[in-house]
Amino acid sequence: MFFRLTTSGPMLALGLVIGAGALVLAQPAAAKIKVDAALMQTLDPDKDGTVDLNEVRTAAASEFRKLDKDNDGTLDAKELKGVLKKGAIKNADPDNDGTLDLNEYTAVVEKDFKAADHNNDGKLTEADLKSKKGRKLLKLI
Ligand SMILES: [Ca+2]
Ligand SMILES: [Ca+2]
Ligand SMILES: [Ca+2]
Repeated sequence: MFFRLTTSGPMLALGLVIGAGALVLAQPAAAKIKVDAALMQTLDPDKDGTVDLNEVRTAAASEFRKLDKDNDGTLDAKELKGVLKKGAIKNADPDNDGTLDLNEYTAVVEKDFKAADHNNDGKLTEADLKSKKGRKLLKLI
């Protein structure tokens, strides 16, 4: 019994440390963006209760600047970590230079906007933003 405790104790502790580390790492990706009045206020400056493509483009451009940590005008895989997966970056990068410029980034945003616009009226409601496709878009803006 004593032997078992001395061997399994450290192993258990190590397991807990690894487990806790994984939890912390997993959190940003798993954390859901809260779609509430405050978010709508940010995304809907003309206050018509919906988010149109222009509003999304504006939000995407400011998010792009925020993500572009080294201010070189493009987003590389490191800067896009947690925003777009590797495969998604590749799909969004027609000139294949491994980075997304603002045009390439905006093209992804527009595609995701259209996907989230369930009734195709060119506007996203709070419900659209709360949907799975809406949340995908929110990661980019
Ligand atoms: Ca609006
Ligand atoms: Ca950059
Ligand atoms: Ca590119």
